[in-house]
Amino acid sequence: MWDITTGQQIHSFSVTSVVPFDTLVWTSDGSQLVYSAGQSPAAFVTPPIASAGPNQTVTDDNGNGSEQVALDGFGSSDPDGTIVSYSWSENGVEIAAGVNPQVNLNVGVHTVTLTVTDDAGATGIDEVVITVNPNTTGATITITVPPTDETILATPTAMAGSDSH
Ligand SMILES: [Ca+2]
Ligand SMILES: [Ca+2]
Repeated sequence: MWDITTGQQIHSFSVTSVVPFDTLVWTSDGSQLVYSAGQSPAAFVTPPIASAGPNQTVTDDNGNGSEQVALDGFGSSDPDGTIVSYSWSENGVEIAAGVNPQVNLNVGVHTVTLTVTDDAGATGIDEVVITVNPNTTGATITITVPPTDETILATPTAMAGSDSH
């Protein structure tokens, strides 16, 4: 096999028999040659199905501007093989790896993309939206009171056992 751009031989192998409609397939990373009897390449490799888990909303409880979130790729699967890597990214930058990593996300809305790769080098992607809300428990609460020259009518609450007459 030769590189089409350089003309350099990049791999050599011998073919002992050729059967019509059989297929020789390179995996996507070029690491191995796979022989598939009577199948097309498309039928031979089924890509994995990524599942980035349900959308999550969390609150920055300690008010430090970010919150730790557990990402959940457990729902991912590969119909004809196994998933060998999980990569989580935001805006094209990887932020975590693994099926169930913990990540620190700043307050705001984050669209996180999960890319899974199977043992044949095929990939599948899915997105999840993680919302980190700011901590509001320490917020200032403003109470507007009536002017002092205004009569405030309060209704007494009847007390058990008391006699008001
Ligand atoms: Ca597969
Ligand atoms: Ca926090």
